Amino acid sequence: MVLNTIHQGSLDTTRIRADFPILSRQVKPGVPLVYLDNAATSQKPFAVIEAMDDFYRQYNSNIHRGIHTIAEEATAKYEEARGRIAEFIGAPSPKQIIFTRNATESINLVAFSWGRANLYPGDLIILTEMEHHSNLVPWQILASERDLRLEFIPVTPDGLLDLEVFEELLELKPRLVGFTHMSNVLGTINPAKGIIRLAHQAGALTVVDGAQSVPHLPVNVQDLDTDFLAFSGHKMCGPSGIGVLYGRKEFLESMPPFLGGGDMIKRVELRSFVTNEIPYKFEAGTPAIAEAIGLGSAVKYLDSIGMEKILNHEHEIASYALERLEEVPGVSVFGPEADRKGAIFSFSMKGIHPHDISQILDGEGIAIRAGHHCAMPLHEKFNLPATARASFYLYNTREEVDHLVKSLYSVLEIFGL
Ligand code: C6P
Repeated sequence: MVLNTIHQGSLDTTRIRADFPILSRQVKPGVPLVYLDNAATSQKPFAVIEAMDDFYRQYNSNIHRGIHTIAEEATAKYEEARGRIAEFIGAPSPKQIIFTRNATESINLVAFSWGRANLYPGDLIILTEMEHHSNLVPWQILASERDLRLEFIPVTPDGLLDLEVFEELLELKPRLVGFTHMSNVLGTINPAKGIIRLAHQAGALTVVDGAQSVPHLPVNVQDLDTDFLAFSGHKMCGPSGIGVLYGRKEFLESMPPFLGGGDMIKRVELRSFVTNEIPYKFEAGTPAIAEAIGLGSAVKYLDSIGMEKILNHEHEIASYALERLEEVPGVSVFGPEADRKGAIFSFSMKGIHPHDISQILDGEGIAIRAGHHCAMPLHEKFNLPATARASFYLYNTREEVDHLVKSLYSVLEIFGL
């Protein structure tokens, strides 16, 4: 199998693969890495690795504090990254881009700050049954503290949100609607714009979990008209340890701080403080500077390829993968048809535990994830303790789909099925 010489539809995957050093490694001698665990985290191109390396070699310093040359360079690069990320998601201003550690922290920030300041006993939050734990647990914590009600948009057997039930739930006048733009288990791309419009008409605020959508499709917060959007750098070619919360300006300005400390204040006295302006109000302490710069570089890289092209490429891969996976005896793929989803495939094989599938595929150099993918309620809904999951990105090829399918036949053989 020659993975590095394939031209793939609208994307030149040969060129793209050459940008990612890890993709040319062998897992063991003669066994190239086939990385299909992109929903967990993506690989990093040279551009990102080099931007972070350059920070540490050339201008490592703290930001917003020193007035020496390299501190000013570091501050400028950190803020340049913020500006690029704002443009990438169509935010009206870089001030609306808050750097956090990850999507999880971004959602917790909204729950902790906006939620505690604005929600009262009996208030209703609507979530969905397909949420990652990161968009469930923060609201559960808040609900138990504040005596709030939680309701859930059900998932249909074919892996879509039941929007009729959503419209019924809206009659209960929720204060907040939180949902994932793309499911990390089913791959379902939810109709975010419509959900947000309906939520707003009912008087609710919206929190979109963009952890799986922002890396894979064009997302524009003004077009979506969402109040908040959360995502992680590490799933979009950037480093781990950096995430983003986008928020509507008037909400961010009126929300109380999340964490207290340096940089989030204008003035401090022994018994009181005055908060800084946004975004700094929400960035207490020395932030992940190299990581923010790395994420800025990742966004530049993705932009240079084009999110529309990435989406098309993944759609091609998703259609092909779905067709090929369904031909393997005993394989059940969960989620909607290819044109309603991204390139994420959770599946089971009759009589074989997902961990065994993953282990056997690993022997073939194929990295997938097995487990509940931090979405236990969704797995329970489908009566599954766990699934195997293959997830693709801009550098994956049809040949890798073929390799996956061939290896699944080997799994059947090993189990004598
Ligand atoms: N899902 C997966 O393998 P963090 O961990 O904060 O970067 O991202 C959390 C998160 C939130 N929402 C969705 C839809 C996600 O998929 C994830 C991360 C990974 O599916 C790791 S559990």
